[in-house]
Amino acid sequence: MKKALITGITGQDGAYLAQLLLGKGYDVHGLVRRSSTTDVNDVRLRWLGIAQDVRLVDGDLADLSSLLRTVRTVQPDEVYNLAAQSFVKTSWQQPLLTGAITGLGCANMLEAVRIEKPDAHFYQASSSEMYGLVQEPLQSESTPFYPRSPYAAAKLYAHWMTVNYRESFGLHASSGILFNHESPLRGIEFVTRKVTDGVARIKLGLAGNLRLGNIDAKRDWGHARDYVKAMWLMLQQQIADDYVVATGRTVTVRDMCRIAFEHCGLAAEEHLVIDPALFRPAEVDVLLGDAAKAKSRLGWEPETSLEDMIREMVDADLKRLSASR
Ligand code: NAP
Ligand code: F7E
Repeated sequence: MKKALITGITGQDGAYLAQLLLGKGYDVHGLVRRSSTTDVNDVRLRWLGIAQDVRLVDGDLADLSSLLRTVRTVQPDEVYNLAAQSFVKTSWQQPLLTGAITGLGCANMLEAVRIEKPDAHFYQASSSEMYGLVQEPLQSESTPFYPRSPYAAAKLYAHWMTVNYRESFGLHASSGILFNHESPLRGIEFVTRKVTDGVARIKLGLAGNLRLGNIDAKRDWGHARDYVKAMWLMLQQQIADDYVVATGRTVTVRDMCRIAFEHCGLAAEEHLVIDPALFRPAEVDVLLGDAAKAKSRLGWEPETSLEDMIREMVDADLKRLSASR
């Protein structure tokens, strides 16, 4: 039985990845940081019905000793480093913490693997945010990076450390440059889930409007369930490498909103309020990924359309809100 260690197992991707690996017969271990709300931090694992099937280990990306101990004890065949301060907007308010966890945290994890289990296959959750002020209209593995937030700068450090550990120490370390991916398990602060939750509230009469920032921004949105398959595929290759994972379609926040409102028979323009306080100090205006390498080498392709995903998210939010009334 293969053993996997997932950092960030309580997050959106960690939960879907754990589900995927359990389905493949893995022994799944997840690193979980101490919190005063341990009764709710496995909510995503419970939503997927797998909370009892994974083994949770105490640890924090900022605490190298906890990572060394975890890797020594678990002896994983595969390590997926998904933990991060992952919300871009917060990274301007907490730039040093974002650097410490999203950037240095990855270096800590690479060190733990190099010292305690150097033959483990390692996955780093890199991000399309690293392209920032895009240097090419279609972004691939060879597109130059131009980070536009403390989050993106931290991810870029982590990305290059992963490449360096592969080249310097021969680690089987791969980096997935994933474009935005969403699901009913997405954190409520991210725009898709904020929209689907907001639309569900308006539909149920719990709210009258939805306040957003820059709705002209364009994103290449896919489904997290599809994207965790690409992570797994990268670690099954003989040679470690870096891959863009994206759908190849970009849509404005405005049009994504329309899909959600229309699903509930509502008109977006009657409920949307633009709030300047929600704009960012610097914006990533447009992202559009070229996943040709992932398609040809991994055989990976996205399976869920944006429309189907947004409808699934609205339905999940309607169900959640109706159950809590
Ligand atoms: P998420 O839902 O925000 O989950 C982040 C996870 O990191 C949570 O489990 C969180 O634990 C954990 N974490 C935060 N700080 C930690 C620390 N100091 N020590 C240990 N664990 C810590 O993020 P996601 O959407 O699943 O994304 C997974 C990864 O992919 C992240 O690295 C993200 O930056 C990256 N990424 C995401 C996307 C996307 O569109 N979703 C795209 C590209 C890259 P708590 O539950 O305790 O908060
Ligand atoms: O914003 C605009 C906002 O917060 C998307 C993370 O997973 O993907 C994610 O980062 C766009 C931006 O995601 C609101 O200005 C407008 O242009 O959903 P988001 P993100 O910043 O793209 C990347 C790939 C990651 O790696 C990150 O970890 O939507 N927007 N109005 C808004 N965004 C939010 N959150 N809230 C609004 O009210």
